[in-house]
Amino acid sequence: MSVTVPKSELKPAASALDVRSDFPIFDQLVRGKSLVYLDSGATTQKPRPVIDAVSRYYETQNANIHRGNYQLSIEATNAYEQARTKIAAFLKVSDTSEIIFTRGTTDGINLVASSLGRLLLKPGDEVVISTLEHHSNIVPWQLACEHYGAKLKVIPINDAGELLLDAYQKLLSPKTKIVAVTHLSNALGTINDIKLMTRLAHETGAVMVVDGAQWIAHHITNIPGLDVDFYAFSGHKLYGPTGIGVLYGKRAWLEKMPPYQGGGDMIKRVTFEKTTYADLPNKFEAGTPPIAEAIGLGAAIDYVSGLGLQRIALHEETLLKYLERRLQDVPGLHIIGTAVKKSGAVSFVLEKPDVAAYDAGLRLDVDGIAVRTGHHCCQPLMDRFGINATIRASLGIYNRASDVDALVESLQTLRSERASKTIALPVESANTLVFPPAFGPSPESVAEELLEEFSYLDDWADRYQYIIDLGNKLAPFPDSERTNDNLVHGCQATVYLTAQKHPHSLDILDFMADANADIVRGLIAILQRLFTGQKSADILAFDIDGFLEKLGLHQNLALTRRNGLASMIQRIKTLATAIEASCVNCAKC
Ligand code: 7TS
Repeated sequence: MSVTVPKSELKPAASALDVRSDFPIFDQLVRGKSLVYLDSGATTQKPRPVIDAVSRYYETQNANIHRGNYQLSIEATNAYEQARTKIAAFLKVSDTSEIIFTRGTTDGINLVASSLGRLLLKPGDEVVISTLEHHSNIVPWQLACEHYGAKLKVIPINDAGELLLDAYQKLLSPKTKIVAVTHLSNALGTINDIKLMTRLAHETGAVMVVDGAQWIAHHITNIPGLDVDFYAFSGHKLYGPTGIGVLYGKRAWLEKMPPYQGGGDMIKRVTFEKTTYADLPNKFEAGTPPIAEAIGLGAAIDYVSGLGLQRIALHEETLLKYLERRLQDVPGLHIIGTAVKKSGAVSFVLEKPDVAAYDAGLRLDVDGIAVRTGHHCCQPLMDRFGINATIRASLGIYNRASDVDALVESLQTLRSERASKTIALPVESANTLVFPPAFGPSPESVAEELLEEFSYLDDWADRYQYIIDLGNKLAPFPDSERTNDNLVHGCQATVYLTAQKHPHSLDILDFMADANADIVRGLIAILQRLFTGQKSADILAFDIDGFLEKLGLHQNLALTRRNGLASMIQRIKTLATAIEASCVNCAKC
């Protein structure tokens, strides 16, 4: 006999952490609702002590460091160096000069790839990375390999998103000079066994570089225990400011490595003939560093240390389990990444019927829920799973069971909206190409009508729904037109656009398009209303940017989606330009 446990009993017990009131961002409403922030993997929110530390610095201590021999500069220098000491203690590193301030994880990895690459790599050498890597732990190594004629080798994963350690061992050889792996996958939440991987790398004489961007805020980081050679992370994912990061490097390597950048503060003596470099860590900190940000990161470390990393880990582990369990309540939801050891994030897709990740993200946003959708800067990982994108919910110390409930409820609503749409609309397929007629005498007149329709819709939620509804009414797009030539690139969704010169008036452009994401179909519907059946000269003269601004699209669509929209507009304008050119030449009409 199966026993149904009421949902409420599955909820994590009253959380050991109750820190929400420390974060001013939660004092406001977002889209009229209280913010459900599930995107800490992208960046964390900032607690009051961090915000205050940054303001206090600017209000009372602001001066450049390491150079002025006056009170303020000495104070600023001390505060900056104190932050370094705090970071060293946080990582259990005893030598503070092994702590280099950077702009973030990306900057730290680029420093190592460039400088260590210069020291170590030669043709035929190999650098080993993994399938789980973020682009910032792929591209810098590709650049280094290209430059020095080295080869990039990739550790494969299993279907659960775990690294295949046997395959890793087989990849390691005397040719392996560097291994660069993430501690915790941003896209799937997989935890890697860095201690073991480091031991194996060292046994073959390779240097171990670890991307700690995601791990750092969730667990204790014991650098000597891991024995890694380099460890990079970003302040902004650890409740600190943006623009600051840390690179830990073993002194022995840092001393041998050439500087990454040249400039002030990293030198001992400069002559036109020769420059000698400053001691560690200054050798790797050219120019004025992000001083306020470093001090803010010091405050963030005080804050999380005050809470206790062990308590944080426990709180998030409980919540992650609850999240994974509750997601089972959403029909057609499929979790991508089911590693035994996971932390911080859950990625999933919605199937049968499919909902594009971007559409889901926009729909959740309408309910005040912030998640990340897309490839998470892990395109090779998405390729491994044969998908373009996932929806990712990632956790921070301020999240609670009610955030998980809100996410699940919103996903369920989205699901039922989809189900009713699927039932209501007959499955349409078109065999013949029928271009819709013009929607008005000119793009301006159609634009006026559209703006009037939108003026009745008060907020983004209503406008968003209206755009989706417009997309639902698009004329069926024939399969025969889904060709490579008709693909519009750069849209994050698959978009096809086909066009013709109007049969009776050769200076007129007819077009139709289709996409596999609802919001993009909505945007296509708007472009179609404006432009199809219109004179090419009128299309080219129309101020589309001004119109989209008035419609509120620029403010509410993500940059990637706006770029996608721009790609479609560009395609339409290119077609209109071609018609213009042929019309000038033929002069028939
Ligand atoms: N490495 C990993 C594992 C990451 O998750 C990120 C950022 C980076 C490197 C780059 O960090 P940055 O601070 O230098 O930009 N990850 C994400 C993410 O998952 N969503 O937005 C940014």
